Amino acid sequence: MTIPRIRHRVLLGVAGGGLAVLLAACGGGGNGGSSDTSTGNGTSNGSGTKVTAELSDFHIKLSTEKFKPGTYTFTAKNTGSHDHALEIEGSGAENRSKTLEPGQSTTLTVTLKSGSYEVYCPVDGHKDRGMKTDITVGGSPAPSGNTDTSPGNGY
Ligand SMILES: [Cu+2]
Repeated sequence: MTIPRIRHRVLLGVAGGGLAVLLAACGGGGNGGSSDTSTGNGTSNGSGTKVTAELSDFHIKLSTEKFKPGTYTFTAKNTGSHDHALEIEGSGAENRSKTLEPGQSTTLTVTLKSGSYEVYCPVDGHKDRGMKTDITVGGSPAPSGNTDTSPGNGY
């Protein structure tokens, strides 16, 4: 009666990963982007698509890496033990949050256009220590072959 628990763990892990991929795919495909302009859906203060940015020592983790042109509200959380801030720079625009002490969070509303942006921490030297990530907005199809136009998907 020795049930190999490790196997169950592995299976769960795989299932979880597959689910995450499915959810991500659904989120990307189902977001038409044009359906919420006419309906007043309660967000009246100009807030856009919500994105979470975790600022740790020394890494930036975004809740999404897919961006379309539009307005985004980044919620920056400092989960590290140093002061951090969030800066989003590109397409001639520069947006910087206030500097956050450990445990603090803030929001930063940014309008993104098609193009490349650099997301980084402007606090001394943190960018060079790894607090930097590039995002691409648009437009152009992803090179990964991730098709959201496949017609055979019954969902
Ligand atoms: Cu930092």
